[in-house]
Amino acid sequence: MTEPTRPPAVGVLDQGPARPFPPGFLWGAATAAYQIEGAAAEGGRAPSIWDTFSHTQGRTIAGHTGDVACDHYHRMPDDVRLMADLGLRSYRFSVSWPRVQPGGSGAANPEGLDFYRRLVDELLGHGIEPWLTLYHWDLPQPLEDAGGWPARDTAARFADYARLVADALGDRVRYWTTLNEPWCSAFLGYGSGAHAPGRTDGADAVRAGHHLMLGHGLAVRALRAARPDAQLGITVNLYPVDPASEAPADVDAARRIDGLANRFFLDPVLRGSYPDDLRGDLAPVTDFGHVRDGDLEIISTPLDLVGINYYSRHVVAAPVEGEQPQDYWRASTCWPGSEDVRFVTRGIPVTDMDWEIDAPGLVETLERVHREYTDLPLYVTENGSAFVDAVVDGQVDDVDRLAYFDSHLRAAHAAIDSGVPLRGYFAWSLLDNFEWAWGYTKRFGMVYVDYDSQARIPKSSARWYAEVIRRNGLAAQ
Ligand code: IFM
Repeated sequence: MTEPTRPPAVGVLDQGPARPFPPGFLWGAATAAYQIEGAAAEGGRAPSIWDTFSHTQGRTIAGHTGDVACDHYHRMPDDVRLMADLGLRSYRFSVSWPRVQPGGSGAANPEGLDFYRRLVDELLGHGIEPWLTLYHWDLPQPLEDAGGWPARDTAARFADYARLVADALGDRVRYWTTLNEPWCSAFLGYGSGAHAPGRTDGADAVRAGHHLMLGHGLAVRALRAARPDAQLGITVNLYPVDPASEAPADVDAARRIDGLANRFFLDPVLRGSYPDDLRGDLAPVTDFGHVRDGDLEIISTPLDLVGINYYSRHVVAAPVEGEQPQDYWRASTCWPGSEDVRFVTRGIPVTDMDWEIDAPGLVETLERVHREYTDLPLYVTENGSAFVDAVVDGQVDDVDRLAYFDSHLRAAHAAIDSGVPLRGYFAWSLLDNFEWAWGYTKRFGMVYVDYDSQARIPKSSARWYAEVIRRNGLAAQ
C-alpha cells in the first residue's frame, strides 16, 4: 500500500476555510442500533435476525455478536456528551425494531420506546438534531420465521412499526429515513447469505428488494399522515460502476451491475418503474409476479430528501469462460442473473475492507442522482473507512482515515460547486462498532472503542472533523 498523504494540519483552518460549505450544512455522524447498543436481552428486547445469525456458528468472524457491542444502551448520555464535545450538529441513529416491537407486530414495548425518547431528548438538550432511521437490518425474528422480506406481509408490518415509532417520537424528530441500504438487506441477506438471515436464493433476494421498497412506500405514507411537517427519505448505498475496458462485453457487464446495485432501487423509488433492461437481466431468475398493480405507485410516494451512502466504486468485466466468481462477498447470488461478472481491482490504495479509495466516485454519484433522478435535497448519510488503529500513549493517530474523510469532503464540496443540492454529511461512524459478518475486527469509528473497558478515545480524525464543523469548511490544499 502507498504512503497516505496527510492533509493540511488543522491549524491551517485558522486562516478561514478555503472551501466553505453552505450555511446550515448538516454535519453529523452515524451509527446503527445492532452495531452499538448491546443490551440484547434487556428492556424487553427480543431477538432479531442478526441475533440469530451471529449466534449461529460460522456466520461471523470468531463468532462475534452484538450482545454487548459498545454498550451504548447503558452509556448513552456519555456518548451524547461526546457528540456534543465534537460539535456534531446532527446524529443519525437507527431504532431497533425488536426493541420497540419485540414480536414484529402488535403492541409496542414501552421500555424500548422510552430508550429512544431519552436519546432524542438528550440530543435535543445538547442542540444536536436527531436523524432517525427506522430499519438498519434488524428484522424481528418472528417476522423472518413468517417468511422474512421475501414475504409481502412484512411490508405491511414495517408500516405498522413506522406508525408506532412516529406516534412516540414524531413530536421531536424532524428527519426520518425509512430503510438503510436495502441492497444489503435484500441481496446480502437473501442472495449471498453473507448477512442475516443468511439465505441464498436469487429470486428471494429480488422479492425481498421489492417488499423492502413497498414497506418503505407504505411507511412514508404512514409517517406523512402522522407528521405532515417531517422530512422523509430513504438511504441507498450507491456505486459508480465502470467497465474495465471499452469492449462491448465489459460495457454490458457494467450495465448489469449498475442495474442491480443502483437502478434496482433508484428507479422504482424515484421514477415509479423498474428499468426494462434490469427486468430482462433478471428474467432467468424471476418473472416479477410478486409485483402487484399499484405497488410502484406506493413505492414512489413523494419524498423530501434522498440519503446516499458512498464507500467505493465497482469496476467490472465480462465473464471469462470457465472461471469461477471471485470472493464470497461478491460471488454466490448477490448479483442474481449476473453472478459471473468479474470485479476487477485497479491496484490503487484500499481500506482495511479492501475497498478501493475513490473520492471522485462520490462526486459522480451525487451528480448522477441529481442529474438523472431528482431535484430533492441530497444528504451523504454515510461515508467512511476502516483502518487498523493503534493506541499509542493513549492516542490514536488515524492519518489514513483522516485523509479519507478529507478527500471525500473535498469531493462533496466539488459536487455542491457543480450545482448538487447536497445539504449534509454524516461520517460513518461515530464509534468503532460491530461490523456485521466481520464482527469487531474492522474499525470504522472516529472514536476508538476499547471493547474490554468500553473506554472511548477520540481519534485524530474526530478532532479534525470537529474543527471542520466549527469552521463549516475545509482548509486549502
Ligand atoms: O457498517 C456498515 C453500515 O452498517 C452500513 N453501511 C456500510 C457500513 C460499513 O460497512
